[in-house]
Amino acid sequence: MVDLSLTDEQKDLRELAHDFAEKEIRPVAWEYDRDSVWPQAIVEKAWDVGLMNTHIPEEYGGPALDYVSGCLIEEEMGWGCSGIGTSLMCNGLALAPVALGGSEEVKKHYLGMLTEEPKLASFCLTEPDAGSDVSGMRTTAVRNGSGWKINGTKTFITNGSHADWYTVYAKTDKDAGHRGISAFVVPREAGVVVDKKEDKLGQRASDTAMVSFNDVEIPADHLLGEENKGFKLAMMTLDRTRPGVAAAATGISRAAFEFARDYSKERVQFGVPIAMHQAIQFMIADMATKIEASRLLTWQSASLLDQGKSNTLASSHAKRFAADSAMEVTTDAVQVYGGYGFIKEYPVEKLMRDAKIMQLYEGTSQIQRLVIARETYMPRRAPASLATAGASH
Ligand code: COS
Repeated sequence: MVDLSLTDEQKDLRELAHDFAEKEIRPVAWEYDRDSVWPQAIVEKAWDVGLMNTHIPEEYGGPALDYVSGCLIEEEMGWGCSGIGTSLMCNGLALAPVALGGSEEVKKHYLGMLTEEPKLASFCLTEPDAGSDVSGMRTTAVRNGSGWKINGTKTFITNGSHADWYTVYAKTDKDAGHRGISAFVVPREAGVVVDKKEDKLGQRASDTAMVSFNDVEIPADHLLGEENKGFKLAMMTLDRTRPGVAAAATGISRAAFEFARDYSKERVQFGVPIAMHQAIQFMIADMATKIEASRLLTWQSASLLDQGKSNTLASSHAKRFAADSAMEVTTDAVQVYGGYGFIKEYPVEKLMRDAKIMQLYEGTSQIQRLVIARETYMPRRAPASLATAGASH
């Protein structure tokens, strides 16, 4: 039997998240997007009501929520404003490698920091010349006395300007390709430099920065997992966070669909509301189907994680479909609005701009297809450690 019903706790959580999105995020979303405002007060409120760091285990002060619950929150945040939502959810991406590979001391310190105060962490994988091709990274970590010395530049780092600590991937063996990458946790005060904040097409309320590590020294125990096993840690992290991105994309689609549906009932052309025209009805119907299918794939990919099963294929299906659908649904929402859809005074052009990043970050839609094709031809076995860890971005 397939039972897709939510528990009472999950329903309450979804209601809490929706309420927060409606009352705290929506009223400022379009203004923050226009002016590219960092939503510090919203971060603090979200932390206060328990919408952040949802997958941190209880022993480090977190609520240890399941992944389906995490996706319920992410969809509502995406519905409210995916830029602000990304700012709130990004800790999950940074903390997953720590939860998976950190020593007890490191977990207590760095995960504890996030649960004690509304602090932020960033995930530093991408570099100017290494995006989809993770193994092409140039950042290095070399042993330095009793610790490590890190050098390199990371780009497109969500919350990079505001983070208190960073999960950083670096080459520890330059000649070993993906088998020469290690992961580290780096506190900001070790000397992380924020080079620039990006001016973006969408999600303009989120912070995206370029950060550099110039002879940054960290203790030996800040290595996460085993030396030269960082690539796998990154992949295992993305397996855990892509369902959340898919959920956020579903939230964007839902927002665009609701605006388009309501507008189509008000806008009169040829003597009737445009909702009476089949051309519009079919667009609305396609949007609705894409949202339902996005959510189902998202829940499946999260539910597999909750069951301790491999979700690599399912999370790529979900992320790719929900992201591509968000682009299609928001583009169609602009179409339903006609010329007004192109005007900033109306709500849907923002959603179309926001949707674009869903096809890019945490693995492009093409990388998801690559994973799907590989998993289709040569399914991999589930990795050994499937501890609950991390949400998204
Ligand atoms: N979980 C655990 N291990 C995994 C894994 C997963 N989901 N996916 C791959 N691996 C392992 C493989 O088993 C292989 O292990 P061995 O070293 O024992 O052989 C190793 O990792 C390399 O795998 P693969 O050969 O598939 O690696 P590729 O270099 O071909 O890269 C892609 C695979 C392209 C899928 C990967 O680099 C990727 O996801 N790129 C996108 C990165 C991304 O999302 N960037 C966004 C930044 S975060 S905003």
